[in-house]
Amino acid sequence: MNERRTERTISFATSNSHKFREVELALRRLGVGVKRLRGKGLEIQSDDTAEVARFASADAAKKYERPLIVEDTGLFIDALGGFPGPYASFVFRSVGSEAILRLLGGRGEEERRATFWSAVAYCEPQGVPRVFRGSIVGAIARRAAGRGGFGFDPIFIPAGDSLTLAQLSIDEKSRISHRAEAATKFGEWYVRHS
Ligand code: ITT
Repeated sequence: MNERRTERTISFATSNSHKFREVELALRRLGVGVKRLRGKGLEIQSDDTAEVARFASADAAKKYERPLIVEDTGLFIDALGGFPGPYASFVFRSVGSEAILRLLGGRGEEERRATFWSAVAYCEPQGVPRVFRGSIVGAIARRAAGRGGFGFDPIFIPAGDSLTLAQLSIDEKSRISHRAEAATKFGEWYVRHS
């Protein structure tokens, strides 16, 4: 898709610079510029990333007194009953990717299936949040590979691919990722409604 001139902007509240860059690249393709707010909204505990993003966006929009987006991601591994799901951040910080590889042990391809789910929530101060979802299906690699990206990128191989997300450039990841899909859905709506 051709890049369009940036005509609109939106604030994105996130503590994560990788997320910011991916969303910035995805929205730039729709002509939407992104301004970073380094704090984020309050994160509730829920099995559903959309609920987490919904609540956080309403909280952040009140705090920053402006319309904004927040994004929440979960990694759901089929053979582990959806673990770590929305607790991916805590699991990554506490035991990291290696623990996931150990948990899966020598399981075969079918049993390594996993999905990243992303929810981008838009909210105006005093408004009702609107949520856009995206996903990417793939498999947990047998070993970590690649230096790009962040979090579980070195152990996630998108379906139909042979490289991990960490082996892709950020430009490539920002075209195919769960977050890119959710951000693009938001951007298409935003362009129509702002
Ligand atoms: P926010 O400030 O935006 O909330 P965060 O890093 O806390 O940033 P999340 O809770 O949404 O974000 O992300 C949970 C964790 O899941 C994150 O710390 C990574 O370890 C992992 N993760 C999220 N998105 C990922 C991606 O695109 N690739 C690999 N791992 C990802």
